[in-house]
Amino acid sequence: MAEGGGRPLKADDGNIGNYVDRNVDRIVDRIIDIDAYQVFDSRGNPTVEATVTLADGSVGRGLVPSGASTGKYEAWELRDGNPNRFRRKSVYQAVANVLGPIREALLRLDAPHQGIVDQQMILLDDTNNRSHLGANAILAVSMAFCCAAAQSRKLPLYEHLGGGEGNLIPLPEIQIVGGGVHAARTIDIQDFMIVAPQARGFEETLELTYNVYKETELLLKERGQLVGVADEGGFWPLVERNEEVFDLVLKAIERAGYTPGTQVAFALDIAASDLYRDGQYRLASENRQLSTEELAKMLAGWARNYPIVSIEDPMDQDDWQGWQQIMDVLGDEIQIVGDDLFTTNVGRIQEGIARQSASAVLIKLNQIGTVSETLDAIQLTQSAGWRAVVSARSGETEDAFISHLAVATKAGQLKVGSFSRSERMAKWNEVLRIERRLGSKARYIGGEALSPSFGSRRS
Ligand code: 2PG
Ligand code: MG
Repeated sequence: MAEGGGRPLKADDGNIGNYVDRNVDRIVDRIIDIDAYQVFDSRGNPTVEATVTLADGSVGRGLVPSGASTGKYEAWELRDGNPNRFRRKSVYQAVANVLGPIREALLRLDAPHQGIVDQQMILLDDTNNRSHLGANAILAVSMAFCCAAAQSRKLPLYEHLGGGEGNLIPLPEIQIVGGGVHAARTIDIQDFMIVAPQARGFEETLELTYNVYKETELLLKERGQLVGVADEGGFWPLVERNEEVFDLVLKAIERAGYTPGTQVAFALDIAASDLYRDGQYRLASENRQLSTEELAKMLAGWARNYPIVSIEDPMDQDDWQGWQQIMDVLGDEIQIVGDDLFTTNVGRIQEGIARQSASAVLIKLNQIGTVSETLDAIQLTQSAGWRAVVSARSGETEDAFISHLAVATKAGQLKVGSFSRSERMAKWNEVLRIERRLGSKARYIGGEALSPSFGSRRS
C-alpha cells in the first residue's frame, strides 16, 4: 500500500483535463468526509460503493460495475483473492484503500474539482493500470465526488457534466438475446441487440423494443427453446447455430408488426477476444475454428443477409490487422465499435484513430477508472469524427450515472443490456427522467446517431 498523501497538485499538473474549460472542473467546497464499504452488483458479486461529503453538506455516491468479458487492457479491478471470503471476490482491500490513502489525500485538497481529485488518485496509485489502489476504489470516489459536486452546484448530474449544451437523448441499443460468457457460451456471439432507427422519440423506441422483446419470449416458449435470461436480461435460447438467432428475432420483429431493416435493425457485439486462441477464432457452439479472414468473411456474409447497422469487437483486442480487414470490407456501411480493443483508454483510441481501425468507441467508466479520463476518451473519439457509445457492464448496479454521461456528452448512443431487470431498467428510466427535466430543450438523436456524418459534425 502506498503511504497516504502523494505530492500536492498544481492546477496544470499531469495529462488529464484536455478540455480547456471543462464543465465538470468547477471548484467546489472542500471534501470533509469520504466513506466506502462493500455492496453487491447484479450478479451478487461484491463491489465498492463510496460516498463523498463536501463542507456545504452535499453528498455524492459512487457505485462501481464489473465486466465478465473484460479486455486485457482494462484498468485493474482489485479483488482480495481470499478463498474464504466471497469465493475470492470480496473487495475489502479496495475499500481500505479508499478509507486510508485516498481519503487522506483528498481531504487535504484546498480547492477540489473533478480534474484535481482524479489526478490526485492517479498519482497516488502510480501504476499504468490502477493496480495499486484498484480502479474500483478510484472510480467509486471519482463518481461520488462528481455527484457531490453536482449537488453542491445545485445542478442535475447531466448539466454538471455537460453544461447547458448537454441535451442529446441517445439512441438505445437494446439486447434481445445474450450469449458468450454472459450465458455460459450456449451461443458464441455475446450481444444480439436491436436499434430502431426510425422511431421518433426515446419512449417510442422503448415501446418498439418492448414489443419485440415480448414476441421473442413467446416464440422461444412456443418452440421450447427458452432457458431463461442471460446476465444482461436478454434471452438465453437453446439454438444450434449463431445464425438461428437472427431468424428468431426477425420473426419476432415481424410478429410484433414491424419491418426489419427500416424500422428495426441489428447491432451485434461479437466480443471476439473471448473467442480468440492461438491465432484462431473458435465458435464452440458450432464446433468451428476460423482464421481472421474467415471470420471477416462470415461477418460480411451476415451483413449481406441481415439488417445489421453496428458490429462491436468483430476481432480480438490485439488483432489490429483483423480490424483493418473488417473496416475495408464493412467500414463504409456499418458502424464498427471498439470495446476490448480500446478499453476507453486515450492511448489506445489514439492508435486506433491513426490506423483507422474502427468508427466508434465503446465507453465504460470502469475500463479506465476515473470520470475525467472517461470524458477525455469521449472528447478524443468525437474530435476524430468517430462515434461514442456509452455502455454499462454485464455486472451492473442500480446506479444510473451513465445515463447522465450519455446525455451530457452528446454521445448519441447508449447500450445498457436488455429491457428487463432493474439494474438495466434503472438506466432507461433515468433517461426518461432526464428527458422530462430537459423539457423542450431535449433533442432525441434517433437513427441519425448511426450516420457517419453525425461523428464528423461533432468535431
Ligand atoms: C460488453 C459488455 C456489455 P462486459 O462486452 O460490451 O455487454 O460486457 O461488461 O462483460 O464486458
Ligand atoms: Mg463489448
